[in-house]
Amino acid sequence: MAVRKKIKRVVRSKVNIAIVVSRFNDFITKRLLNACWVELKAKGLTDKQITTVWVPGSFEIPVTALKLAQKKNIDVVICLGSVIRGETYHFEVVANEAAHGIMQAGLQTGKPVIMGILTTDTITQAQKRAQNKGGVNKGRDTAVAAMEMVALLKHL
Ligand code: INI
Repeated sequence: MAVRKKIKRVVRSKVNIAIVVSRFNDFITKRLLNACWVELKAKGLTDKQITTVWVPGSFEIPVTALKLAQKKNIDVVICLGSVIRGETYHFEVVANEAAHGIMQAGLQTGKPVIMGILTTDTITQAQKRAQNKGGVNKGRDTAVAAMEMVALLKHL
């Protein structure tokens, strides 16, 4: 069966999605969240199927994603953040550890944990990847990836 048909079947069977989103750089992450939410709704999910959890920064995303992915009633976790390079090594630490932790959360639970943390050199680069009104938005892409991965892992 084509993945697209499987996705429709999965939606009908009530997929539950958790979104973990960082407050740090929320002028970017709010846009990622909005596009993600709009795409999930367009795919037929109801508000009740989507749980949104805010955390202080991207560094706090992995432990939260792990805890959510461990819940029986959660099928997939989407992680949204924006790490923007500053003058110090802090950028690398936060970006690398967040990505590593997200991968660990997926591997430890066997559930899809989707990586939607922008890691950019500048604010402008982040804004270009988090556009409103139908422009490029990586938050939307995470919703597409989440639904595809739920369908895929359920049928493997
Ligand atoms: N958190 C981010 O999500 N993005 C950043 O760009 C960032 N910078 O640059 O510092 C950032 N730092 C906070 C970090 O994620 C933690 O919340 C903090 O270190 C407390 O653990």
